[in-house]
Amino acid sequence: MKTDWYKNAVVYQVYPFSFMDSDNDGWGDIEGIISKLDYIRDLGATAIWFSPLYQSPDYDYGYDISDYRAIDEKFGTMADFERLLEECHRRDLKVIMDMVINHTSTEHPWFRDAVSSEDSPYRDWYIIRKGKREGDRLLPPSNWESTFTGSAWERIGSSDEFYLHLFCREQADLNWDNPAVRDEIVDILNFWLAKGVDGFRFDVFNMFSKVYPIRDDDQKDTFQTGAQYYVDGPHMHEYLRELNDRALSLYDSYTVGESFHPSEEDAHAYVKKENRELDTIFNFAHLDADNIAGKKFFRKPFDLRQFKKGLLDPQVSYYRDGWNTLVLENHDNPRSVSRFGIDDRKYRYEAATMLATITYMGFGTPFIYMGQEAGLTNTDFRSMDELKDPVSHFVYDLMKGYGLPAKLAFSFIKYGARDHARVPMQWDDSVNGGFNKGHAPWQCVNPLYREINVRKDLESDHSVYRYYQKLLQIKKNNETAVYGETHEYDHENRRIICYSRTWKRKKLFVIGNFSSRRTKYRLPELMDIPELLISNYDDVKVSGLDIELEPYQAAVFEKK
Ligand code: TEU
Repeated sequence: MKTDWYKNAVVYQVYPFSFMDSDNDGWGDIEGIISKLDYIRDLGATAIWFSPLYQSPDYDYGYDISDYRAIDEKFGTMADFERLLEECHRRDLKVIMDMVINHTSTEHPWFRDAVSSEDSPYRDWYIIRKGKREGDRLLPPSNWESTFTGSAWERIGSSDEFYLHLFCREQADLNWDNPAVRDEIVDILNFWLAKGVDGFRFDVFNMFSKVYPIRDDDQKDTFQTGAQYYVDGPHMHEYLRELNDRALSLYDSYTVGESFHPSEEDAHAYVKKENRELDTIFNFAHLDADNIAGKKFFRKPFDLRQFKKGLLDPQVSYYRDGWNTLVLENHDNPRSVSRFGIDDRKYRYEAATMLATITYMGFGTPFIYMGQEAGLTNTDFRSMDELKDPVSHFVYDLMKGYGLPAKLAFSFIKYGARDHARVPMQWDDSVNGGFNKGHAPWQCVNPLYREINVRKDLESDHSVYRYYQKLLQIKKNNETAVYGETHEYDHENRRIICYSRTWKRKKLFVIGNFSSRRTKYRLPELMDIPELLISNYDDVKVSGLDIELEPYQAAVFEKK
């Protein structure tokens, strides 16, 4: 029987490489995670999403899986995982597994077999096509681009065939149109569900279904060349329903899909309850409000209206027949207090708590990325050597290839790098920020750990973590915060975000000053005699409907 437990859940994301290294080998591990479960529960989280823990050669740090039923030995053993699951459940924390099933590692036995001979039974598990001959040149089967730069096709040895990879060349796309592939995926999902996990996060799920026959993208006007043939493909809805019928709905599970630039219409269909596809998806449109055309390395001045639209539109459109998620950070994005035009030294506490308030008081299930709850900031990387994410290097090389000076290219990379989220957690001011006992971590630490760390935050009068605790209590227990309908005010305002949530006779007003300037604002008419539920400043200056907000001040009022 499916319940709707996810509706008042709060999900905390752990990126296992960088959370806690218990055996001091430089890699985070399961034992380390177990030692911090109380910290996660005490924050107010009710579920944990684990970025991939499976066996992987780590070309894309776990997002290239070589065995879907094995735990990677650097993290621990299957027995360790089972203990983790038990320890989570003992604390009433649900467990959400990452499922990277658009592609497998090229070291997966299926792929190895597939490319070993043309008669391999696994040949049709992947997308393998002959290249195009042009004179004595052999071109890829189509002009499709990989999300991670370059052609999406890689030649198989010296043959005239290529396989498709929409991400790294070590991540080969599966052929979802082959029923044997779907049978296997169903089996994998049931394997983990039977073990007791409570749900999944599907990696780039809306790329599962491709348009055949493979052809060139002549328009080239889509987000990336070829995208119109592999985003929201023709069988997407059918395949999701199949996974639901044959696996997800057999348990009290929850699934969130990570969408890649979906159309509005498809996005809505994925989460429509009656469609029986996914419970929720992630929408990231608001996180593009400080970059050019969704390209995260290219900075533009922060546009609050774009942010508001991205954050609030899905809340309105999924309200009647679906559910939503609320995201500020994850392992693919820089730290939220270090972007959106925020001075993360001067206003770290104020901005971190304002961002949390205006994001998580919306309609949807909150997702919190590890470290966000302590207001961790970006890292001042000194050179490309300090960046481990292959994408940072691909894009850097591409920029240099276009003739950009190295220094300028590096500054672009530093702006959008996923590495900011992947440096070790900053637990305290001991060596390596308390991530381990001194062994060089796989990814350099943020030197700021001496000043900015969890312990210091907890000891401070201005603790981001303690503010999160209070905010999440409201989010989980106040019915209006969970079920209320979102209505935005004053969309055009470039400094203030203001919206209400309405449920039965009650109303919440959420207001935030998204600027470093003191700002006067006239509250919506309806809001007479409200009660203040929470603010990140001790004092809230309201008189009648007039409010004066301090830099990055946020407040939530309730009208009964
Ligand atoms: O990410 C999908 C994705 O396309 C982006 O978030 C991507 O990371 C970004 O555009 C690059 O700058 C998912 C995972 O979250 C990511 O970590 C994986 O690398 C990717 O899929 C491939 O599995």
